[in-house]
Parts: sequence; structure tokens; C-alpha cells
Amino acid sequence: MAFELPKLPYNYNALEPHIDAKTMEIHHSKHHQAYVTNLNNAVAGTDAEKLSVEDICKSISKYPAAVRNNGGGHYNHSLFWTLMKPNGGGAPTGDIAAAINTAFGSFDEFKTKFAAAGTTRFGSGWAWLTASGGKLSISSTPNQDNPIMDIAETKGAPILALDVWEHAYYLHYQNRRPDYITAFWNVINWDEVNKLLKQAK
Ligand code: MN3
Repeated sequence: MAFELPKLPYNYNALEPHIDAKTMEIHHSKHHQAYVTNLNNAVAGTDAEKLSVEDICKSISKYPAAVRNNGGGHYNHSLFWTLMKPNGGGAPTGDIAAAINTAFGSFDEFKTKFAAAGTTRFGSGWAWLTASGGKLSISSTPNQDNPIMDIAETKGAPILALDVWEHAYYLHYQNRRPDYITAFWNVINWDEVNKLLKQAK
């Protein structure tokens, strides 16, 4: 098998009460697993079988929709799990705190803009904070597209990502996507965000 479901770095109930255990279990073991299975099926017998999911995303315009949707799904979720942790959240620390203040004026202003990117994404998609050429940007993508794809409107290295598909929140928050986004601020793993910022430089 070319691609495998990564283990979660915490238990399914670790992000409660902000993100409930049942949502995490279904999201990881069913949804993410399906992207991995379908990606493996889509690349079977092709050269893409030997590539990393990052390299596939970077030249995604060469691939059929099944690779774009499931390769993006695998990349995005693998990243997303690492960006959360139990007892996370709070104000950012380290380099990302300074970078956010420089780019957006304040952490509160950043939160407003990032939340707006997630709230206003129609249908299914993701909100992103990316770094490119030393500059931070907020954007959103439809479906399982992401900022490392060659077709992305706003390209860059992902620093923070938020899944705003209904499957990410509907069991607990039903149609209240803004409440789920508010809860996300309590589980962010700022250490990982700082690591990604450093790697992007
Ligand atoms: Mn998802």
C-alpha cells in the first residue's frame, strides 16, 4: 500500500469538550481512511504510486479528479491532526505570535479574519494560514484543495489549517459552523504552528 492512515497523536476524546470523541473517531477512522483507500486505488499502477502526497499535490493539475480529491484529503487531514492537541489554544507564543501581529495587527484581528475565511467558505472546504516569501496570508479552498496545489489561488506553505466540512462538526454543532470555529481556538497546537513557520522560512 502506497499511502497509510497516520495514527492520531492523541486519543479520540482528547479534544473534548471542544471537539467530541465521536466526531474525531468518525473523522479519522472513516473519512480520512476513505481518502487514503481511494487515493491508493486512484494511483495504483501509475507513477504517482511512488511519489509523496506532497509531490502529488504540488503538480495536481496533471492528475484526475480522484487523485486531487483524495490526495488533497489525505494531505489536509494528516496536517490537521497535528495542528490540534489537548489543552492547546490560548494566545500564540514564539515566532508565530510576532508574525501574526506584523501581518494582521493583533491576534484578535487575525482570529476575526481566519474565522471569516472558514465561515464564508460556501459548502465544503478549508481555511488556511500560509507563509510565502516571509509573508503570512489567510485564504480558503473548496473541497480538499490546499495551498500547496499548483491550482491554488493563494499558494504558500500551510502554517494553520481548519477543516470546515460539515463532517468535522455536525454531530456536536449541527449547523453552527461559527461555534465550531470558536471552539477550534481552544485546541490549536501552537508549538506545531511555530515548527511549520520555521520550516517555511
Ligand atoms: Mn475532514
